[in-house]
Amino acid sequence: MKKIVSTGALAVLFSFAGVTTPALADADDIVIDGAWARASIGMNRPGAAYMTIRNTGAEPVTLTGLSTSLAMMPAIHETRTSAEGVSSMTPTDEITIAPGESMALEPGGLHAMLLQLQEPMVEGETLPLTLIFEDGGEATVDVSILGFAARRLED
Ligand SMILES: [Cu+2]
Repeated sequence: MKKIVSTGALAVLFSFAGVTTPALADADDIVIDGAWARASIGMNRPGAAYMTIRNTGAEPVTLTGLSTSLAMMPAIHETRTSAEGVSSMTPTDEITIAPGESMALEPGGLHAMLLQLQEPMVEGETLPLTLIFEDGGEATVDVSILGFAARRLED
């Protein structure tokens, strides 16, 4: 199990005071499973992180951004492969996850691109990645850094 840290404390504070804050409560409904990344070779090439994001709440949630101390420009990307077998990546501004649904970030599809690495991604270490949602809620996950050739998180 990966540790999930969210801004839930703030929402709890507000609900304790009797004020409903549906906006910020959304991130509490997010469960992130199996976050992993490949070790980087130095810092010249960008890294990528993968995970499953689950919306356990009753409202849709929209992921709009990423933040990490490890990379200057983290971004949501999608890899598409054409009928001719040519792969290309395009930035994706937002991902909306319906209630009860999950979204997989995986090699060959959506991924968290870590552009402009500030330090190498070292196998066996973890990197903190914060997911930022449209309503201002955030969820931070520790991403396990696997070997250079990893294709998926080991069970
Ligand atoms: Cu990418």
